[in-house]
Amino acid sequence: MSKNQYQKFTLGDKLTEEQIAFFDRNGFIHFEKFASSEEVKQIIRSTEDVQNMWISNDVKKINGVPIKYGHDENGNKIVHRFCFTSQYSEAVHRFVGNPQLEALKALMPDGARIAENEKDGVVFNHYVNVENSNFRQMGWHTDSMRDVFYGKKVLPMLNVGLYLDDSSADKGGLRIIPGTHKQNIFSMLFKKAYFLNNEKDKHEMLVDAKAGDLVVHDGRIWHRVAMSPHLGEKSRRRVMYIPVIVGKYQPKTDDSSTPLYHHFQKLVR
Ligand SMILES: O=C(O)CCC(=O)C(=O)O
Ligand SMILES: [Fe+2]
Repeated sequence: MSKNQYQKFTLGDKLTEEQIAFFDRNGFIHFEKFASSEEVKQIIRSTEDVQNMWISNDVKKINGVPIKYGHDENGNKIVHRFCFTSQYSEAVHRFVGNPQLEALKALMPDGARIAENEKDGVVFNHYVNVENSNFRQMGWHTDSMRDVFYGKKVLPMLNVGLYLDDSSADKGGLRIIPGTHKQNIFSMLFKKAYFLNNEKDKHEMLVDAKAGDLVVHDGRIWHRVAMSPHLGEKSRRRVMYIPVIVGKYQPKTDDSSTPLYHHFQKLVR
């Protein structure tokens, strides 16, 4: 697989053997043109409504998970990181219920489920590079590290990303190190300094996606989001993540405490 050139697929009712083998080997898989532009527009519009509601009600946390706020290029307050999004947005909830997503469970052990009200639920990230932005990049990490923070065994998990904007190197973009989902626990913990390290890695690969594409990654894979070389609108990057998990059902409620993991996430800027 040459650098930044990888095979892209189309998601049908069932994963093909080739798709399963690609995911198993690389720890990620990219499906083009999954959502229509109308669906993408509806989701964006709906998260803007949620954003306005959270801002006017001064909502700080959902189920113990902090909402990350910031400012856009016009100085308006925005939500950079939404959590449990599908509980507030009908359009997102509908998308998450799309039966076609069920096919992805072939990448997981039996009994896997979409976690709408566990962990951080459906996360929606909105990056924009402005001066003093605190959400224009994200340092190296694995998502499975959260399990370690929760004091749990690392169980298989998928993060299913839906792109709402085109995202290539001009947006900074998602960089992943293919194959690192097969590393041992020591590498998962210590290969890189969690969130503090934003350095390019010689094995990293850019996920070059268009709005509507679906990119699935294994929770154990190392990844980061690079900073856009542009400011303002040209740097805008919105992507939504749907977690697919296994293990004991552990729904969050208003009374849930803030996971230790989120104190770590403050390092993201
Ligand atoms: O924005 C992205 O594409 C990745 C975000 C991410 O890695 C995360 O929220 O854990
Ligand atoms: Fe991540």
